[in-house]
Amino acid sequence: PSASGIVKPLPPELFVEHETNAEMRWDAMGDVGFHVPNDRFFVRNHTSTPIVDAATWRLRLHGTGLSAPRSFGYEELLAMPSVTRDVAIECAGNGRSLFTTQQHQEVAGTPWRLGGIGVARWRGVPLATVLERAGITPDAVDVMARGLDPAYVADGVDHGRVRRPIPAAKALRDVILAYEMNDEPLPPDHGHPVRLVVPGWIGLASVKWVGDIEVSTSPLSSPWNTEFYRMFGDAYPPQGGAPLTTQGVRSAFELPWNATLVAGRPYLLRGRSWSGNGRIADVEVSLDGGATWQRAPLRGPHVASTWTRWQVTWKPAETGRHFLLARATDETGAVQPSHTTHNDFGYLFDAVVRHPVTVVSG
Ligand code: MTE
Ligand code: MO
Repeated sequence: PSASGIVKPLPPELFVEHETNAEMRWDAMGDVGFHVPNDRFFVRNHTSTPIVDAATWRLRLHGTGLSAPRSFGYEELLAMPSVTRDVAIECAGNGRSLFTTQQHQEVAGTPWRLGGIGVARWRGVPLATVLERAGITPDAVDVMARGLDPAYVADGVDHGRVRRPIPAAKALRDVILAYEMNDEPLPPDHGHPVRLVVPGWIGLASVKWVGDIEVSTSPLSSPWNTEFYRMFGDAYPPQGGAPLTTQGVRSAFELPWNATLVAGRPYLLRGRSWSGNGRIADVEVSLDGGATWQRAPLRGPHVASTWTRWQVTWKPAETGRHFLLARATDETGAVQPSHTTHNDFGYLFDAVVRHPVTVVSG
């Protein structure tokens, strides 16, 4: 593994490394189709990628919410009826650095630009299937998966292994215990042998390298739903807002930050928009810093819990610095705002991004 504890190579033209994490570069997305290939997918690790041997690995299910606690091996999971689904995984902190660069606010945490997201085709067993085989009881309220990666220690505090409860209703609805990513066995960095894939929810819910799952008839908690991954700050109660669940609406251009364009030349500007709450309904683009807007035609697959690609053409006339803006609306009617309310950890930045470009004479 590299110094970051990530196993796969991270070429600097494709990734920006942030300590234990690596985000993909949007300016390198031009040749990436709907699915992000495994070697291009962002990695968000609290500590480092563990190497887990699928042959000896077992998934242990335990807790008061099960009438038949039991464990499963890798081959047993592979033999169960599977589902395959395209789902985006996105970090709750994606876009965090924009609180600072665009809103001039201080936030703590990994300074992601917009590359803490990717869409892949996941195959695995519905979490509901294994929960039912372990006899999940009707009064179960929370389901908490725990990773096999090293314990997370920050500022001298040992928080234990990454774990975070999700409501039983969500766990039974559409969560996948995934063992394949884009038709290959899960790579080590993305959770080999098995991870959760929780559609629409913050990436943290999609626990990697799952070793055990606790199912409880009373609410469960961990530092990841008490101290982290809820809103703290002036606009929120002292104990924080509710634990974060779904992602908001966001958009990005597949262009370098501060791209240089030549006046008088036609450009095809491409981008993608996504939402944790359903399909993208509409994308508008402004090429003049927000003064006028045009609808961007959508292209390719258009499904919930993924992203939708769009494109506009532009022949810049005037030289100088310009801002390109994209504003998406999802099927619930949620529109990207012009400003995101500040929170101390910089979660869920969903404001319209002002993407700077410089136009030079030809
Ligand atoms: N699972 C474990 N066990 N440990 C982790 O550090 N990081 C979470 C989640 N699952 C994490 C984890 C976070 S915060 C995100 S955003 C996603 O994994 C990132 O998934 P990826 O690395 O496959 O892109
Ligand atoms: Mo995350």
